[in-house]
Amino acid sequence: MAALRDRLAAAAAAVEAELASLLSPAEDSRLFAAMRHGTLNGGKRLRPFLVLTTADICGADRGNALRVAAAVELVHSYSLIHDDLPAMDDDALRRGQPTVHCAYDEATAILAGDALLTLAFQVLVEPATHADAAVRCELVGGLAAAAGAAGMVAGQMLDLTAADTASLDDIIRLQRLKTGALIEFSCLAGASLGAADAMARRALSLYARDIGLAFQIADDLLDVDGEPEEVGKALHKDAGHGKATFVGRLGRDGAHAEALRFRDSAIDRLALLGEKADLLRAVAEYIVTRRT
Ligand code: GRG
Repeated sequence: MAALRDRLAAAAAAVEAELASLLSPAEDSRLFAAMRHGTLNGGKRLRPFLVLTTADICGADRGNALRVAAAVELVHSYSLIHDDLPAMDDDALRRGQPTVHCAYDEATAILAGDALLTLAFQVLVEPATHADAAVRCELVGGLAAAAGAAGMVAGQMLDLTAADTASLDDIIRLQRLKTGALIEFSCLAGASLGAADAMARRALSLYARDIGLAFQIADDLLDVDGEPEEVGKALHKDAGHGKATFVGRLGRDGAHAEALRFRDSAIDRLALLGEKADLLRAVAEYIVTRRT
């Protein structure tokens, strides 16, 4: 696990540098300052790590992978900025700092999120992301599908309207979209960059679906059992807002057992990839033990 932490920290530093460069316009503005506030503010950078690791496994170029990793994190940052808005979760703290609408204002936060989302696609279409335009198209289509009305946004909509009486199947469906779709794209992006075969893509896709659910269950557990200083945001919000969660449906122990079940299943999915997928196995373990 110590080795994984070092690798996570190294990947986070590399992605942070890439993001800082993408978010440094020739002329600075309030909009760019808000975009930086919502992006260059820590975070685990788990999705970028998945892009970089699957790209390594599939033999892709590191520079290309870094750009895709940054694009995914731009979309993730936009989603957090919009999720924190008064119209959604109305949160004042994110990653231990004031949320963008608190540090700036609501309209600026909406525009900063819009601009980060748009920038992600600009990054993907530029030739520096991959020499082959067909690969860039595949990445653009994949990210659009994962982030949009059949992916993360759909999941967020379901989350806003779900009752706390939602069934376990409903919660799984919601979370596969809200959290899982971007995690799955992150794992498959490395396969696209490295032109992996269908079997490897299938293994990575199934692994991603399992860790996506384990990740969300861990997030639900942190909401009830986490330390606010470690998590960096307000906790105990799910129950108070009648949210449909794994903990609400299964209880703490049941949810923890389900997270371990998804962890084990995720690790099993990697059999085909052999030892070169060891870091992904460590990620599955990390996801269910994380405190942030
Ligand atoms: C507003 C379109 C739109 C979507 C929002 C992702 C999301 C959908 C909302 C985030 C709310 C939330 C707490 C979801 C639970 C899982 C999750 C995505 C947590 C935040 O991701 P981490 O833990 O955050 O990777 P860091 O700060 O480490 O990047």
